[in-house]
Amino acid sequence: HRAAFPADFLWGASTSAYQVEGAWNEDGKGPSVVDMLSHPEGTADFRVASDHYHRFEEDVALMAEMGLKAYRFSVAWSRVIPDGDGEVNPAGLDFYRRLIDALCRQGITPIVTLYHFDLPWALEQKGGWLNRDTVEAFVRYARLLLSEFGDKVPLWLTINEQNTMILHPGAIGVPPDRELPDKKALYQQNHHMMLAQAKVFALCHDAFKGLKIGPAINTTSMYAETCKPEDAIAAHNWETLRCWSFLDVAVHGRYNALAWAYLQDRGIAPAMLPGDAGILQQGKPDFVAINYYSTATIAASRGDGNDVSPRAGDQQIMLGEAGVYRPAENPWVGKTPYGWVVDPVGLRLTLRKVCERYGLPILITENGMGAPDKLEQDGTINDDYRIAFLEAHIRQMQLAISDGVDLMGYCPWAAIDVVSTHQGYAKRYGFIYVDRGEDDLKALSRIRKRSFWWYKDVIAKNGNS
Ligand code: BGP
Repeated sequence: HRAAFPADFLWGASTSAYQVEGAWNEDGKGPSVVDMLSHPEGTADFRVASDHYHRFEEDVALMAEMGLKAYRFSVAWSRVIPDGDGEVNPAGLDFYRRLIDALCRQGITPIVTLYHFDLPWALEQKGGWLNRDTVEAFVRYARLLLSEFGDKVPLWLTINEQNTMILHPGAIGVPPDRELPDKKALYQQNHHMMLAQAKVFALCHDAFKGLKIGPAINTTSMYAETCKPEDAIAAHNWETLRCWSFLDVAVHGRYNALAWAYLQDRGIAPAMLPGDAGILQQGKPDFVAINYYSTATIAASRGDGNDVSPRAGDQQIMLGEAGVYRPAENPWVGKTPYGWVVDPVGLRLTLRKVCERYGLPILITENGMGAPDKLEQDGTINDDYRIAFLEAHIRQMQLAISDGVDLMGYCPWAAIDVVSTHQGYAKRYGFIYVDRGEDDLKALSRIRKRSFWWYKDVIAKNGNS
């Protein structure tokens, strides 16, 4: 049978600071690593984005009209502490206070991500996450936000897609004068983020009673290409390395044994200081947030040196690990115009696995379809493909709830069009269209897409079709 969605289900939507706000250097904001990226000629960059910084009141009014129960957004660390670990910028705090107050006035629950890819540039200059001092800078920053906004924000997320930053650093981008860190350095960064996260979980529970906090990992299931046992091992390996190795540290406070053996075998395990194991044990999350877009299909390495291949339609992300696994095609799933696998059933499967593995409530903090939406002559945007995508995922969520999954809410990507990590505004996700005009850099007016009306209806019926 199909269970009904719980009465308090959080129908929401997501954005991140650097992809929506703009105003990259206004009112005392310091630069972040993302501000330093270069962009393809003619595409919008993160410095203007959707200009939400200046138009948040209009945006919140549209969210209220859609009936959103929750809005998941991130705070730009360098807006509130411009150099990451020094002076606090009151104007930065004031922006988020006004945003949070506007949401609360409309009865929309704010869900705040502390850090979504945009490390303050000043910290990056000092070594970024490779520098252990960044751990304490993050804890201080988290304490500031929890104490400023804890009375109005009940749900918090630590770090968005730490696994993407570690496994696919090129997916976020590397400033022109930098090189991608090697794997050993990446896993050391990862370890420091894990320590920072555990400390913030502990801080939140010790000093801010009643608030709930969790990790936000990009989580998905892996299918074996065939029923050949070696393919099953390869799929299991990649699922462990990509998902469970991150969530296990976050939830259980210790490294996954298989992942640790893999890191040691390759000489890329992080250096642990005495006491680190204890720090990881210190804090536990209240829920697990997952970003879910698609599944992948995996075959055993053929040992021919060709395991790594660019993902179809997205040259930025490399899939495959030499000697460990290779990506394969799945004839049973569809693809978005950007080549991302469309697999709603995979969401149900992933929710079941996360539920069984961790026994915690789950919040979906991202899911969505990037497509080149068309603004018609009559001013409409008919994104039926997005409606079909989201509808199919919602039905699978409902089945997962029937399966026994404790699902808290659904915050699709994105509340409003935002800058895509690499395709500017060519690739859009929002319920609300941001008109950047023909030269991609003007107008910025907001237009409700067909999916806006559809989602409003879904929420009004609490997801029951
Ligand atoms: C997730 C990120 C988001 C967002 C989304 C869509 O990994 O957390 O920030 O960018 O992916 O990705 P893209 O813009 O590359 O299509």
